Amino acid sequence: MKRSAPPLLKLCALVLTLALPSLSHAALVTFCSGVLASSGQSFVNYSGTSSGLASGMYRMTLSQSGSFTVQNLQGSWNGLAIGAFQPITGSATVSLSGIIPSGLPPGQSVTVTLFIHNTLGQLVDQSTTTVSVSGQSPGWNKVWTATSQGGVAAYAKHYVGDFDGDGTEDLLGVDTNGWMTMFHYRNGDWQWGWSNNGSPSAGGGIYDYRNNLVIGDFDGDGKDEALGVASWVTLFHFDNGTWNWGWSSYGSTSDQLFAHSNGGGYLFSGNFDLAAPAQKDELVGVSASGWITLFRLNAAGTGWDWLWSTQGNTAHGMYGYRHHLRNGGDTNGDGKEEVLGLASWATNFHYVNGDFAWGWSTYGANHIGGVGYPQGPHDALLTGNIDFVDGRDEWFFIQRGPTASWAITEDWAGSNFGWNWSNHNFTPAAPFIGDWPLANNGGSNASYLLVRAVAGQPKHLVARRTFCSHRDMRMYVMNNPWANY
Ligand SMILES: [Ca+2]
Ligand SMILES: [Ca+2]
Ligand SMILES: [Ca+2]
Ligand SMILES: [Ca+2]
Repeated sequence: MKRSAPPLLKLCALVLTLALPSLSHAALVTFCSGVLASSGQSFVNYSGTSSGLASGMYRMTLSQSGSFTVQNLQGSWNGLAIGAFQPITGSATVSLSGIIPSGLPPGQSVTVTLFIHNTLGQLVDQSTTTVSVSGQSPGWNKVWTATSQGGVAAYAKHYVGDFDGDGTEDLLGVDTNGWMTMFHYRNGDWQWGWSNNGSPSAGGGIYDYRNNLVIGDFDGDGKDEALGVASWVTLFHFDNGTWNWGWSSYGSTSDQLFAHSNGGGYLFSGNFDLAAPAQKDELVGVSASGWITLFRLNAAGTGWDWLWSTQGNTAHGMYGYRHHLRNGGDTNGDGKEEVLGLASWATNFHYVNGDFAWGWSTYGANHIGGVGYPQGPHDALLTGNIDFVDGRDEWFFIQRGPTASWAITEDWAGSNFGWNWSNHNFTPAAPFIGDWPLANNGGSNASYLLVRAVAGQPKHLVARRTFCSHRDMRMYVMNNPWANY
């Protein structure tokens, strides 16, 4: 049961809150995004609002601190310049303007603090926003920007696969409001394909499995399927323009895919073995009880064959990684993907001679080819072939969060991983991939995907970030066909 303080204590806490200069409640002024503008440019940020203030007379003031000083920094409240008392009732618009001095390197940032005082001189709110210098890192071309908040950018989650088998990968967008829509990159835009049009029962009810779809070409027909993992485990094939049921556990708790995915276990896909048909993806199941098992859809598509399992053996090299296993891509170019374990050590496992064998490992080193390991808890590691010069998958490390500033690509170099492209290998280093800012600048939930959006081209990078007023989603591709990324 939740405890609540007696009324007298609550009153004391309120008085203390009003009297103290540092406030513990959520800030009453919010900017939907920070400022990102070029050095030497003036800016206006109209994205602020204040709400939650009791009606009355208030005065707002500004201060700034950071690696440079914003010139002519001014704010306004409902269009009136701040600094004097004015009546505020209900929510109010807050804007910020100024000039970023010329000659600054990209990525430099200033924190602007807004203070609200009442007529007694008491501080009633303190909030912050950022002003940052925009920039661009060489090596990447932006090929697409979401121009509508109603298309692919609106969807909270995107699964990648070539569901229709045309050789290019599609995005299956999933939203929280019942919508699920497939998008195809055609004529330079992500265009609508199949959609459930907000009906959760359309497409065989695939929406019910939206939180955990494992994508792979499990039957080897050249099209990717979506394996929906919930209390039922069901394989969906995209045929004749919609999703259709294939194999399903039909809720059986003795089903082995269910047993491996239930209660904290998980499934992931990849082409870990090249037995005919060679393009067929396998499925690794990691059960909550510590079994690690390799499955393959049988030839009839009616069930899953066991290829291999630890059968709970805690001495197997993979066991210590069981909470952190994933597809590591085909970094050595042998046509098979590896299983990558990301625990206190990072280790690759290759499926050879009917077992997952230990391959490369950090052996406890604190970096992978110069990238600090372990990564930050929210940082991304993408795998995919993003250049023209080798037929192998790269590892693409991307920092995430409010102060993210690094992005690095790496190749397997025979005995270890080595870095190729990095945004820090230029002067001045810009915390960007192309013009995509790595830092959140007032947004959140940056997400990154590699997608083969165009046949015959390297994988493209799809980047997306959420702001309270909109989503920023763009796509980039490397721009030097002769460079090794
Ligand atoms: Ca496709
Ligand atoms: Ca298939
Ligand atoms: Ca295979
Ligand atoms: Ca490469």
